[in-house]
Amino acid sequence: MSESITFKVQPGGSLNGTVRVPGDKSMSHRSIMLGSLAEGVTHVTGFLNAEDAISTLEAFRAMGVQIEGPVNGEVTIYGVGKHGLKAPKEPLYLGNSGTSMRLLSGLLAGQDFDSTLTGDKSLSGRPMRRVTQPLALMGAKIETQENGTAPLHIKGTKNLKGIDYTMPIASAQVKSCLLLAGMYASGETSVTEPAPTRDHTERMLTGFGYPVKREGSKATITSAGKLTATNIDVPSDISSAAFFLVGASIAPNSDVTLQHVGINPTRTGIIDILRLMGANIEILNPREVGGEPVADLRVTSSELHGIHIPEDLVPLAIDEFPVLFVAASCAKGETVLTGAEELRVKESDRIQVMADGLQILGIDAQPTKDGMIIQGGQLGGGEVVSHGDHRIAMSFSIAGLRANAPITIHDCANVNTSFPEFRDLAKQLGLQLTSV
Ligand code: SPQ
Repeated sequence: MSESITFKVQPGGSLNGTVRVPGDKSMSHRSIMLGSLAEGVTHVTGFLNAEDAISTLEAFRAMGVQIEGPVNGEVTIYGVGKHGLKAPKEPLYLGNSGTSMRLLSGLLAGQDFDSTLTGDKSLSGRPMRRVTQPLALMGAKIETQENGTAPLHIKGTKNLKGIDYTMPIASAQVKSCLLLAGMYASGETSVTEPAPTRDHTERMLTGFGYPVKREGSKATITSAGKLTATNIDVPSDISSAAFFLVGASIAPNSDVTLQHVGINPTRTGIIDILRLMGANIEILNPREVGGEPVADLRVTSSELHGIHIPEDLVPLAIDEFPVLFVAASCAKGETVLTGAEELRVKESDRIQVMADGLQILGIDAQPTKDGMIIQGGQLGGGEVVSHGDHRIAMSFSIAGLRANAPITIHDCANVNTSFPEFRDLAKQLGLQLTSV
């Protein structure tokens, strides 16, 4: 994490214009992982040049993969093949990135070398047993701290065996971790999810020519396959677009078009939830790019109303709840979220941290064990803390559009983990944001 950064937002205003937000974080991670394991040279465009994706990129460089870029979103990966990674000389430092750590733990469990994964304070506090326990059932040897957190010490083994695993939580990271381990295991590795989660790993494996069987909620992989280099066009990240989908919905006289956004159905919960609240969002020019659906999204101001968020939409919008809580604060009536306890183990406890901040801004926001109850009202000004969580920092910035006094947001440096251009694009669209 770089130096401390504070955002200050002047109240009011509207958002107008057309922008392209940066590349999808989940797909950027996976493009490096699979491109590195492929045979041949993979070209990636639209790659997210932000700290989390760079953590993954640097980890593969440290394991002997030659990677050029990113330059203007372009990355060239000289794949070393499924068995071509080399032992890293030092622990792999993965910064703030849960995706890097959880996916790599599966991939590295089946290598013929040992490795250690470390991260920053936030990542070192996040639960890793969700991956180390099923990996242990496969025969992996991973040591965690006593409470199941990083650093992870992985003793590589050639003796992983496939398992048929039903995940207790809906997690794309756990699913992806086990599928990557399954590429090195004997027999079949199957993962069943309790609810649909983002399926970029499955889609991208298919794009690289690696067989993955998908039957309903179950994905199955074996070690019988190879990855063949390909070209990947990473669309814009709907999780970054979400800030402007909410911003333009809540700010009067707004009209924003977000270009080339990934609208994979496992990621579009934000659009469905906002529409249920009364938002005006048009999906324009839908198309398919490299096996992923993409569209331009046009959003204009609307009068939002509170809803009880359907629980089946929760995993499909899991990273968008901080900004959805801002939308709920500006909506007429009550919004209730349940079934979202996972929010408590993200980069911060996103239920508690958002409830605390919204209360400081004068909103009746009551945290519950697995969600929040918010009464729409008038946002005021004040000083809030993001607790180093990028999505919290950006969400409170968007709240400024409907506040009646300035909002100061502390601890915003980690916006660079997923969306370094946020300040510039938000200002370009009309948010009165300064940073010190
Ligand atoms: O990578 P990290 O830190 O876990 O990032 C987050 C985020 O908000 O950017 C979660 F805090 O996104 C996860 C997401 O919540 C990215 C992800 C993926 O790429 O597979 C899956 C989701 O996590 P999970 O735990 O539900 O599998």
